[in-house]
Amino acid sequence: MIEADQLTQRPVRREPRANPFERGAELGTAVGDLTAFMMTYKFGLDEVLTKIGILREEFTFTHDFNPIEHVKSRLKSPGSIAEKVLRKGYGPEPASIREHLLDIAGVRITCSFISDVYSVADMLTRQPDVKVLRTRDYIRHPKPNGYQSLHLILEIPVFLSDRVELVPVEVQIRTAAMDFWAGLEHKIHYKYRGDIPAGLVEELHEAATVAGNLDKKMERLRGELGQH
Ligand code: 0O2
Repeated sequence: MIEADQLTQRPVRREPRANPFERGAELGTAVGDLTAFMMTYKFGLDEVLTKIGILREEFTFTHDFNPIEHVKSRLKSPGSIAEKVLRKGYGPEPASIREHLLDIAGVRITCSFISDVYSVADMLTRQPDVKVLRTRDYIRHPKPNGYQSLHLILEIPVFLSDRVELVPVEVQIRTAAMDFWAGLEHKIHYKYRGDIPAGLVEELHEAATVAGNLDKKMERLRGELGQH
């Protein structure tokens, strides 16, 4: 379409606008692809949550204590997936995201005691349909900032109508004290956009040591109860 420029009265060439129905169809396809992509992660998450729920209930019925205090889960948002893909320099195509981002589905389990963290990890990883893709033990080897948690990447089969998908799910297991610390550190990290003042880094490290000592003391005191 050619129109006259209002100031110069010279003809202006404009590209024809995309047909709104075509743009709608393209958007519909993109949304459909994203939904299908996220769906299997949601099902993987559901499978792991069912396993954790069963363990939790079993303990409620048959024991006088429960190693699982709290369970939280989340699917990474498309925005966070894009941010991590860019930050890590991975290809943006779905196959690359599937291969490299193993924490799209994530569960966080909070326990009262360190020994419970390892018991819960054992109960999950010895199930025959669970494959352990990766273990990062930040409790035995805390991060330099003091972060402690046990991270497992579990691969779970999801039975769909026409195929079986093997879905990675990240399971973070830690004590309440480690979780308290990580929650605050995350907020501080976010506030300072990763550039935390040196004094605060030191204080956070000290707080992590205090939390670690509390965990050790609680574990010793628990020995008095003979709950293992
Ligand atoms: P969000 O919002 O929690 O999902 P990878 O590419 O997976 O090998 P990554 O992501 O560094 O590399 O793996 P790692 O070390 O196992 O950590 C993954 C997750 O652990 C993070 O997810 C955090 O949830 C948590 N985490 C790791 N280090 C720290 C830390 O120092 N402080 C706190 N508060 N949490 C930590 P995301 O993707 O960063 O974010």
